[in-house]
Amino acid sequence: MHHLQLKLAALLASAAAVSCQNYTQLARTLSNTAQIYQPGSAAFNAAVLRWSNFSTPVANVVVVPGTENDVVETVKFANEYSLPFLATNGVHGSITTLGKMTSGIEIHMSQLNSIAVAQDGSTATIGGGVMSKNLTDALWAVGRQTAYDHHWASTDLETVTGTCECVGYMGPGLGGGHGWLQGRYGLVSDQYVSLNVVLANGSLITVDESSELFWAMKGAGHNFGIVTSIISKVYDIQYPNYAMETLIFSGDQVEDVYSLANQQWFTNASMPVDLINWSYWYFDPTIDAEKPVIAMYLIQEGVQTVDAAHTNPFLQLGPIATQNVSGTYRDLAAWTGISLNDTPCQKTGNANPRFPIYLKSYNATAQRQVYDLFNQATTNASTPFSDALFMFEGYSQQGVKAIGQNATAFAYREDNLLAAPLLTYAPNGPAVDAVASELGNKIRQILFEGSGEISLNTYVNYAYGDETPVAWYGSEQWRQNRLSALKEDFDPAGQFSFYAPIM
Ligand SMILES: Cc1cc2nc3c(=O)[nH]c(=O)nc-3n(C[C@H](O)[C@H](O)[C@H](O)COP(=O)(O)OP(=O)(O)OC[C@H]3O[C@@H](n4cnc5c(N)ncnc54)[C@H](O)[C@@H]3O)c2cc1C
Ligand SMILES: *[C@@H]1O[C@H](CO)[C@@H](O)[C@H](O)[C@H]1NC(C)=O
Ligand SMILES: *[C@@H]1O[C@H](CO)[C@@H](O)[C@H](O)[C@H]1NC(C)=O
Ligand SMILES: *[C@@H]1O[C@H](CO)[C@@H](O)[C@H](O)[C@H]1NC(C)=O
Ligand SMILES: *[C@@H]1O[C@H](CO)[C@@H](O)[C@H](O)[C@H]1NC(C)=O
Ligand SMILES: *[C@@H]1O[C@H](CO)[C@@H](O)[C@H](O)[C@H]1NC(C)=O
Ligand SMILES: *[C@@H]1O[C@H](CO)[C@@H](O)[C@H](O)[C@H]1NC(C)=O
Ligand SMILES: *[C@@H]1O[C@H](CO)[C@@H](O)[C@H](O)[C@H]1NC(C)=O
Ligand SMILES: *[C@@H]1O[C@H](CO)[C@@H](O)[C@H](O)[C@H]1NC(C)=O
Ligand SMILES: *[C@@H]1O[C@H](CO)[C@@H](O)[C@H](O)[C@H]1NC(C)=O
Ligand SMILES: *[C@H]1O[C@H](CO)[C@@H](O)[C@H](O)[C@H]1NC(C)=O
Repeated sequence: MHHLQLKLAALLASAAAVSCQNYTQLARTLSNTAQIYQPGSAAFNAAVLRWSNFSTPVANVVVVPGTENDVVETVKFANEYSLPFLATNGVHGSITTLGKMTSGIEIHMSQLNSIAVAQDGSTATIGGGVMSKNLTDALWAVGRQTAYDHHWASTDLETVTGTCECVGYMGPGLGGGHGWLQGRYGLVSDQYVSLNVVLANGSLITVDESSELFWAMKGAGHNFGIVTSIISKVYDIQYPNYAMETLIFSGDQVEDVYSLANQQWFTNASMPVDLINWSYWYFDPTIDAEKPVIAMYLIQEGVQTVDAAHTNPFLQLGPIATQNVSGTYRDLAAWTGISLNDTPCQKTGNANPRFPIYLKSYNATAQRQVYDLFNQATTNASTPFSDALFMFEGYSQQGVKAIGQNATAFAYREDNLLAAPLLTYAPNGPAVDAVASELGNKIRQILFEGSGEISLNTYVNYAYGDETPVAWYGSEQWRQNRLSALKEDFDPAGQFSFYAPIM
């Protein structure tokens, strides 16, 4: 009887239109710094603009909470009217499942941007709307800022964040979170001490190692709640200085380059802890008018120039061009083209799908096969994909592997490389979307077949959207069971199922 009444109430509520008066009523429950943006306003338009203009979520109203409790009130309001809702922050999420949100409330986290370092300098409390660069900058200024009136923090601090300056701090971590410092400390989410989370029913709870949800928040967190703030471990800066050597190779050398990379880092030994090694493929007719180049970034911490032991074997392959830079940790984003000023931080109106796969090592044969496809796709006359970028990210892994394989919902600690073509294109109807999807999946399938793995491992935060929960969260049955059981307990109606849903 009671159940039936509840159901009936929900049905009636969803049938009733939500009026301006109702939002006025919501506004009364919010703090005085909260904002509500209605469609048609410039603020609304700015808030809903996204990095990838493909399969985007649609909102009828944007709420910008001023306090953690404002998130609670907004979720309760949404529930009262049976409205879908979605937290947004850095707006770099691009998985196609986001497009399943076709109406409702966008909860824009940008005002929850406080950062407070604990007295002992070992943790920081970080708002759920903080951006990566803001956190790094704040921690790097702690020593200088507080030296006058505190004696506890005489040194600057650091922690693991995503690498791109304009991406949210929480978004990456909830899916695991890769960053420059993961070789030292582990993933972004491995630093979590506790999280304040607003659940689907509007309850605000603190999740820490005593909660069953803690495991799930570290890899599958987007499925369970809105994080209003978090306590993370932070560290005294160990190696402020970095150097990078860029080696540009011709596409003719794809087998040589990746065979050598395997020999150096994945056959005999693992990546040295102080080395990060990325490569990008892209078509730049000013360097090679015919085909995409291979740009290898060799990044080393704590040095003025990258050790010759690392660079010499690659120099002997005869790169087309090389360049050396030195500076600090905070220069890395600009060196690798992901700082605030670079294209990945602009909203260009392009669709930006990626097709990620984790790998243990390179397969030179498969690298050649995908290079040839990528070459055709970027250089064909009238191709929409001439600006595509193929990324191979090889972070050091010691900190990631030091943590138990089963310890968190992030399932892929054993993999060493994250490969993903980013098929940037101007949206032009479903036909080109289909070509992108087919091409991206074809490339990924080749890498998968060359890997000898039996199931597809993908990074949920780069995922295209047509993968399965098995690919996002791990093929072991116990992982799927554990996540499904938690989802059933904490989000039975699937209100947090717009981003790589568990079910
Ligand atoms: C250029 C670029 C660089 C990237 N670099 C990295 C990198 O270095 N390391 C890495 O691991 N990943 C990286 N990513 C992937 C990144 O992890 C995802 O794109 C992530 O979803 C972005 O989070 P956001 O806040 O910017 O995006 P949004 O689209 O705002 O959010 C993404 C998802 O996270 C949820 N979310 C955001 N904030 C909260 C919160 N406080 N509580 C609960 N849910 C929340 C949203 O609801 C949404 O489902 C990169 C992506 C791009 C496009
Ligand atoms: C929503 O607003 C309308 C008036 O526009 C009002 O009649 C209705 O009662 C409000 N709903 C709730 C649940 O307060
Ligand atoms: C975050 O960083 C950006 C860019 O550096 C800056 O404009 C903004 O004021 C910062 N926000 C906060 C809250 O510090
Ligand atoms: C790795 O092993 C191969 C073959 O065993 C050898 O030729 C190569 O020199 C080794 N590389 C390093 C860096 O030790
Ligand atoms: C970069 O430094 C290496 C030594 O580490 C040197 O061999 C190479 O010539 C330098 N390249 C440039 C462009 O300066
Ligand atoms: C997004 O793409 C559509 C076409 O699918 C286009 O009409 C729209 O202008 C684009 N949005 C932006 C912000 O460029
Ligand atoms: C590029 O062009 C070639 C030949 O013109 C064609 O075979 C191929 O399918 C095209 N590839 C892509 C990805 O468009
Ligand atoms: C992870 O858990 C599974 C299932 O319980 C178990 O078989 C496996 O040995 C565990 N692995 C590690 C490294 O603990
Ligand atoms: C590399 O990929 C090719 C093509 O898929 C495959 O035939 C080969 O077995 C792979 N090599 C290894 C060592 O896995
Ligand atoms: C909200 O959901 C949580 C998790 O299922 C539950 O423990 C809690 O009692 C619920 N709160 C309310 C007010 O229903
Ligand atoms: C280092 O490892 C990466 C993995 O991302 C690989 O692409 C590259 O070939 C290696 N490069 C150098 C210069 O060591």
